[in-house]
Amino acid sequence: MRPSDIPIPKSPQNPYPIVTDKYCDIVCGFGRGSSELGIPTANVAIEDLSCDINKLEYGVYFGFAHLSPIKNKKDEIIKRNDGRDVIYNYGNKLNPNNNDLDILPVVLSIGKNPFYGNEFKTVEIHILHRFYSDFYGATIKFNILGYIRPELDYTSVEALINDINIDIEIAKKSLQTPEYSIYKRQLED
Ligand code: ADP
Ligand code: RBF
Ligand code: MG
Repeated sequence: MRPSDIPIPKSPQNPYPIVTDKYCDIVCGFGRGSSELGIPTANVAIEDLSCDINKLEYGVYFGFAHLSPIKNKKDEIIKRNDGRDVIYNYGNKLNPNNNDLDILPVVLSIGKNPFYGNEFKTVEIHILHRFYSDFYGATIKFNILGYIRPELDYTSVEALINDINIDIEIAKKSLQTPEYSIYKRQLED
């Protein structure tokens, strides 16, 4: 275990499970997750989140998520904060035959990413699944079933990536157990 790790309980403990009360919009960030870390994160519009999620302390969490496309929306070009363009396809390339629309395990990062010194809080979800296209503008419903560690600063990008990979292993292991996997049900329509 890492010094900051807290043992993961056998089943979710108060205040978990926490579940979003609706499908939240996926928005763009700086685009660093994929390009600099090789670990893309779907950034959730903070204003779509209820206060029980917004009051959680900064750190790393795990749970499940369910994506839903906005079918009547056409592709659109949106500008990132830094002026670069990004195409929003509203999730219309997601493929049910690739299990993209299943209820999938996730790790979440909530905070200001001290390694990058962000000015504002982000809630970012890395889905433990291989997608063949991005899905900006799609919507996501998710639950949070446990806490892994506080948000940390790092001296190198390699150290940050290494810790995220440990988080992913911890999340996978817990979410596979029956005590956690029953909470997939919370996200069924
Ligand atoms: P941004 O800073 O704009 O969020 P990222 O580099 O973090 O950029 O990439 C995030 C985007 O990558 C998501 O919005 C989603 O469309 C796509 N994506 C592809 N695979 C995944 C995945 N496994 N988990 C989360 N997002 C993914
Ligand atoms: N950023 C940090 O600055 N410190 C962290 O401890 C940290 N932990 C993360 C854990 C996970 C599981 C994920 C997916 C991301 C984490 N990040 C952390 C956020 C990372 O900096 C961010 O996803 C990228 O900057 C892209 O937005
Ligand atoms: Mg992201």
